[in-house]
Amino acid sequence: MKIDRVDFVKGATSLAHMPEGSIPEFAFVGRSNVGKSSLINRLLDRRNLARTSSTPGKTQEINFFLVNDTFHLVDLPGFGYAKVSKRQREAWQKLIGTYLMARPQLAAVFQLVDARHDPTALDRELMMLMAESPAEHVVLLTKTDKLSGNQRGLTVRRTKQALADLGQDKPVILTSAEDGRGRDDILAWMETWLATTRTTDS
Ligand SMILES: Nc1nc2c(ncn2[C@@H]2O[C@H](COP(=O)(O)OP(=O)(O)OP(=O)(O)O)[C@@H](O)[C@H]2O)c(=O)[nH]1
Ligand SMILES: [Mg+2]
Repeated sequence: MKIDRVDFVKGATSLAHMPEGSIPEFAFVGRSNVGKSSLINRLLDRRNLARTSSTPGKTQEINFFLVNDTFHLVDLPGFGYAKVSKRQREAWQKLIGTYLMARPQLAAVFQLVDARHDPTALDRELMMLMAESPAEHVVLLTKTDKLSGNQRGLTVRRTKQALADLGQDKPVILTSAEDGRGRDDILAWMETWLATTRTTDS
């Protein structure tokens, strides 16, 4: 898929503020600092569209980007970031949870997991949550530029196993915002979804 056009739509802080209409959404979810915003920039080939930072907790709203006038890419705040207030953290978690379970436009959730570590307890919680969601679920292993070829194979097997432990079999894609690994696979996955699904409100 060629990215012809990208428009920032809005940053929402509640379900009520999210875009109306039936444009399908692909959401990027995962713990804070895992690389969601960086990967979105790489996918869309825009250097600083989604704001990134080495300090966790950078993204504080649910940001909607309209791509090719066809679908929304959605950049979510990170799960489990400890340095904001407990109240703030719980509010985000609740918003993200509601978004994942109750947003009709949500077509697929791309769950980002750091390729360098075993899926954390929070990663596994999200995997469980996604088993209940009507949306599709794809796992993206991030920052694979920091791994050797052997380690990349290992991390895929480990993640497949974590999913299998929960009775799930989902696509697992190796990615890197640094060298672009996985970009074509992710865009092809989205293109296939868009080609085979006409409407989100059926
Ligand atoms: N080496 C490497 N570093 C990465 C990659 N992706 C992200 N990073 C770095 O990881 C840090 C966090 O990246 P972000 O994209 O801001 O992470 P995020 O998941 O959006 O974080 P929050 O918005 O805080 O939830 C930054 O310092 C990035 O430069 C990658 O593929 N490879
Ligand atoms: Mg971010």
